[in-house]
Amino acid sequence: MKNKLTNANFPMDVEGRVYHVGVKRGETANRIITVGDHVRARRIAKLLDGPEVKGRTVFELVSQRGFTTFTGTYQGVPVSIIAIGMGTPMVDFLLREIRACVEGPIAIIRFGSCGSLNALAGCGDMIVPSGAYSITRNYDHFLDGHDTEPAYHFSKVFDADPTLSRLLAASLTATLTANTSGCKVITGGLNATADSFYSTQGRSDPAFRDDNERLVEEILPRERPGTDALEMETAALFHLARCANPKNPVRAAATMMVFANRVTNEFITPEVVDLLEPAAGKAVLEALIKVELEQEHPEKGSVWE
Ligand code: R1P
Repeated sequence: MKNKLTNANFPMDVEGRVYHVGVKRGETANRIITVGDHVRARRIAKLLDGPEVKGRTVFELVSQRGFTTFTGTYQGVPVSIIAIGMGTPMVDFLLREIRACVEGPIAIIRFGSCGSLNALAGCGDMIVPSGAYSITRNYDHFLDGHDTEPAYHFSKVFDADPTLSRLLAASLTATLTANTSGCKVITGGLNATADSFYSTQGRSDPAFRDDNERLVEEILPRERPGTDALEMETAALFHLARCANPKNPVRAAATMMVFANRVTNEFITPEVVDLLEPAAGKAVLEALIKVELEQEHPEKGSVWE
């Protein structure tokens, strides 16, 4: 039997929980880090304040649809870390459902991994893009008689929040210089968000017709020069943040760890990931708590109280 909607404006169950992320009011903060991988989320959650700070414990919820939420405080400031899995539909679920559970402005940073299209952004470097666009597969191209249409569509660029991005780049530079050797922070370029790990990222797969042989090496640099990163979520985040009701703004920024360099075909090692993830996670938390959020409304009965 379907749960009755308790909120006329947004689908929630009888407890006031949103259907996919699974949280209710008071279980997520206005400041959010979103990642793909729940192991990464747990690593960052370990950096949150523990019992030594006012006896704090970190709230954790794994939803039936695979979203993992951690909420607590970092240096006394409420934050949530939410693992969403992969792809733009998950970003849509996340941002709309969290918006429905949080009063006031939201600051959100995606902390992901990516393939690098910039020979100078090597494995273990961090990219902070100034904007992101989507690359989507044009289904129609694959119908008989339509192959003169482009097989892939490039959206226009959606900007990152400049203040949050500046804080993020500064924090990453400071933290990574101190904790990891030789890791660079690359700023000012673009991020491409693909709707497939395979066809839309130019990977060849003889099992399917993809018509993507020239996509990454030739078409992408011509369509969107200055692209540093290729991943699967950020453009959806920047786009939806731009579409947020200005009375309740969403400030969004992103940083990606380079896991593969698509120019040099170099891959990151697990040892570097083990070193980089917690260090970069700390830097992301520090940027997130610094950004000013006008009219932040601490929820009564919140899990961090
Ligand atoms: C693909 O392997 C996944 O890794 C990247 C891509 O965007 C995609 O989600 O990001 P995450 O490491 O954050 O999941």
